[in-house]
Amino acid sequence: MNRTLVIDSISQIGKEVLLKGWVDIKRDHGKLTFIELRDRTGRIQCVGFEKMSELVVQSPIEIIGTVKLRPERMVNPEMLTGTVEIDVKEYKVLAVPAEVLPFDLGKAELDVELPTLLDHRPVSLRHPKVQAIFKVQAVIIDSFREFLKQNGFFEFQAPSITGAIAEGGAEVFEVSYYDKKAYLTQSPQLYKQIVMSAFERVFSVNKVFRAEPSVTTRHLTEVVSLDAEMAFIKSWEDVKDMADNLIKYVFEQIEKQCAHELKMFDVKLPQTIEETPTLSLTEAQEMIFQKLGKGVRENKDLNPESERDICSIIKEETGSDLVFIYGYPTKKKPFYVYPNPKNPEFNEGMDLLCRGVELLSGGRRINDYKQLMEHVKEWGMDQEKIKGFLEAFKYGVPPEGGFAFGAERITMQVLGLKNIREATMFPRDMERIDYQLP
Ligand code: AMO
Repeated sequence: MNRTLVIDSISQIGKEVLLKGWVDIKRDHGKLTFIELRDRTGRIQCVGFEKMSELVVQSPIEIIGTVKLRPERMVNPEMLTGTVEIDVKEYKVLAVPAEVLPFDLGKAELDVELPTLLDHRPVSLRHPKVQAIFKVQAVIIDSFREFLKQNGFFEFQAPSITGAIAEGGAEVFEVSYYDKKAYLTQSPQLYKQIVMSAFERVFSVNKVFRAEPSVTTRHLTEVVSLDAEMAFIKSWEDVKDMADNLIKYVFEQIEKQCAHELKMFDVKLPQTIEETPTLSLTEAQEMIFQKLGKGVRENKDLNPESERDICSIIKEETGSDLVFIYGYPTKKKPFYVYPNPKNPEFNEGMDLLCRGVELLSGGRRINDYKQLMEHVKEWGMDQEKIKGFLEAFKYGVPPEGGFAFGAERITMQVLGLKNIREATMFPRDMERIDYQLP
């Protein structure tokens, strides 16, 4: 007999099926034993005889039984398979758990603190609500790829070990590389620009590494960076529009493919409007001052509080959960960002905020070799270390730009998670590599 997946049982009413999965929940009712069996497609209720009460929760088992329609009043609308149940004829235990679970996986909500949940990742990953997070994340990454391929972008693999610090700053992990010093890549920035200079439109899905100096609810040290770069732009707004259409496509796909997961989290997707509101940094600061009386106009960037403030102002005024902020002080951003020709103190870099958190950075880049070299010198970049990058620009690069989304940030904001660690299977931070560091 071939295996039937849990989700496919719904269409097998009256038939005998072979199911394989884990015993997620067990309830003894005298002569009857109820179990919920979980496989990769979901959970299903199975009704068996008294002997089944010997089953240990989380054991992987095989069941042969008949699919039956549940009586109307027993239908469970919370379950995808809530209209049916399996009348168990026989079962076989495939492995017996060696230890008692560190926490109960049987409830709809996992009732454990985040550190415990992360310390026991192999266990918490079995919980349907935890699995839902990563199903949504997989759709985010897939649809990022799909959208860009549909728009003529070419996927490349960026290196994770580098000799250069692309984004500047001290937030890098040094690795001893034979008898030399190297770094884990902070961003594929320089590589995506090199590849763009040959392939025109490129993207990559890469791990990037940031030695974040503090522990926050939205920073990780290892991040899935969704990067794209495009040549022959008319202005930075072409880049913005591409990013805007991309994130809207991602939301559409989540809506199509993850209705059940969104329901589990009781959340609605971020609201978007046809033209995503776009403000310069100065305009955003002025708005915060005018609406909330907060003196943020002299700041060189939006701090987390200002990010939340501008998002709630925009939400109230336009209904949009997304807002682009552009035009940051040139000196405060990496050397490759394009200064506004009319006012070179500010650049054509941008961020996309969603519900108070930054999802993306990007913008137009300097494509002229001479101007790039001026910035390289002014920013004190080590030319020897970015030789390859500079070479690309020596031989002619058209106006260009790009962006990067953090996959975990999107997941977190879509599902309303309070801590980005929940949106990462194996989060790394100052205090954790799989387990809390001693
Ligand atoms: P930036 O440094 O802003 O830009 O990173 C891009 C996006 O990556 C995510 N992100 C993070 N997520 C979690 N933890 C972190 N420590 C973290 N750091 C970044 C955010 C952020 O918006 N080279 C530019 C991109 C570009 O211009 O193309 C860059 O790396 O969602």
